[in-house]
Amino acid sequence: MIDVTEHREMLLAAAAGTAAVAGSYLVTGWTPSFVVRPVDQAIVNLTPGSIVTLAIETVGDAGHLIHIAMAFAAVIGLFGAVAFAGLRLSARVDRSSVGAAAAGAGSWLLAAGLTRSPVQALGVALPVAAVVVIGGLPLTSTGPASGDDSPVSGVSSGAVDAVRRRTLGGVAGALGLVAAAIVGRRSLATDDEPLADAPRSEGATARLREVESASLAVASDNLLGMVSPIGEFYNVDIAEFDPAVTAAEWSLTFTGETGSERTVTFDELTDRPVEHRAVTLRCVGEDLNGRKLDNAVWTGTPIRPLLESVDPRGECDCAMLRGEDGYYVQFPVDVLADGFLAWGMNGKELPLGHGHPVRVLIPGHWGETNVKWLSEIELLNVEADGYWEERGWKGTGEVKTVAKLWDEGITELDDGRVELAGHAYAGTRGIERVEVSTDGGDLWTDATLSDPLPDADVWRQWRHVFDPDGAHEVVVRAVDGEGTRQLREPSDPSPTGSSGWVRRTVGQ
Ligand SMILES: Nc1nc2c(c(=O)[nH]1)N[C@H]1C(S)=C(S)[C@@H](COP(=O)(O)O)O[C@H]1N2
Ligand SMILES: [Mo]
Repeated sequence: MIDVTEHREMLLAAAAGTAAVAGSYLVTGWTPSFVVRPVDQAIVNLTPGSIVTLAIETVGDAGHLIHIAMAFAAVIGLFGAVAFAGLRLSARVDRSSVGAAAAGAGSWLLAAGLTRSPVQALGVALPVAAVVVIGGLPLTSTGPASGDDSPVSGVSSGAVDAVRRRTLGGVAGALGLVAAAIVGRRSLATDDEPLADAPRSEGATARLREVESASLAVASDNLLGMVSPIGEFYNVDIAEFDPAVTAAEWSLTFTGETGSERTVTFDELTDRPVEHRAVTLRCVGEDLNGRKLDNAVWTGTPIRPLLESVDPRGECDCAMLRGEDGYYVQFPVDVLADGFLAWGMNGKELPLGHGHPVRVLIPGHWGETNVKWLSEIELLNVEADGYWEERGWKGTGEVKTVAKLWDEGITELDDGRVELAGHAYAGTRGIERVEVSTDGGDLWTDATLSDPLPDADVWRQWRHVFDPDGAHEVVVRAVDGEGTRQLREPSDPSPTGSSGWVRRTVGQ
């Protein structure tokens, strides 16, 4: 067993840092007021782009785990250091309440400064103060030294026991708080709360049915249809914490090179002409056969009339869009003009993770142009890089054409034949044809396609059934609405999106 009396101050400081995070979590949950969030945000903003891109290419989504773990470690260290100073002070003045008060006040100031939530910052400060009080009781007041075997010089063995008990008490208290925070938060969890219907979503249900009914009948229950359920729609965020913006707080401001600046509130926006559009999103960072491709029916209003009303005058004919999470992306005004401001997803209000209350949808362009929690559109004079472009990506242009073949799209049928099915997407060019080869690319057959929809920027499903004979190298490729075949040449996602034909071995 380790001797707790030896490294007691370090141990207590680590316990206090952990208790600070647990207390904050207990009070705020996974929200922007959680004390780890601003630190995570700082890590996101300060990490050099080359490292971010390298992480995406090598560890993929685990990159998120790495930066959130770094943020937790940094916050535990930070409040641990404050507690350490408090313990030292207690020892010096021989009164544990003095150090505890100082550590509590220091933690509160720090937490309130980081989160700008002074009341919730008490959730950080009180546990730090408590650990410093419990663990920081003076060593020397319990009696005279009794012998050389004492691990803490100048302290009697009875006092050593007391010190050990207090130290362990402080650590146990901190761990208890961690458990309480996890259990308490789980019982409070609002994740399962159903989403409310989006304002003016009456027509969305009919649209949703129309798009869903275009789905092909396939053998696999697990293959997505034409509409991705909200809970399965992919998610890409620069930050670990979704901004919490209510509809009442939200507004969108047009700034910069305009004839007249303008701010639009949620009520004004949702009073405008309403449309329900099927729009597919695909992330530039996904692998060729990756899963960051989904489709939903969105409720919103076209951006063009709003944009025209502010009279854009910038010399680059370009705009920077910004979200409440600090995200920003820049692209041409004429691309923006075809965009759509959405407040509904599959008939429901936008979920927190997909940009609540309002996001933009840009037809045919990579996912990164579809700014969530949209708060500002700045008309520029000179082009500037967006968040991902600063990190080496070129993901603001039109999507590349792709045909997917996921695991659940490969099904052996009862009669021994094999069904291949998937989704193909080419942005606003549309999908004209999907071609399938089961012999590594010599012979090609046209797949059956889902019915075309009137929507300008939506994927199609494809299906092909064949008689297997041993192992087959299946290859899939799409032809877009302009008659252009998907690029054969394979490329990595960075910087302009992955390309190539999806190949998979099927059968044995
Ligand atoms: N504000 C904000 N908007 C954002 C992002 C972000 O991190 N912050 N990620 C972008 C990227 S890279 C993609 S692919 C899409 C993903 O949208 P989704 O999470 O709703 O699928 O949102 C884009 N809009
Ligand atoms: Mo993306």
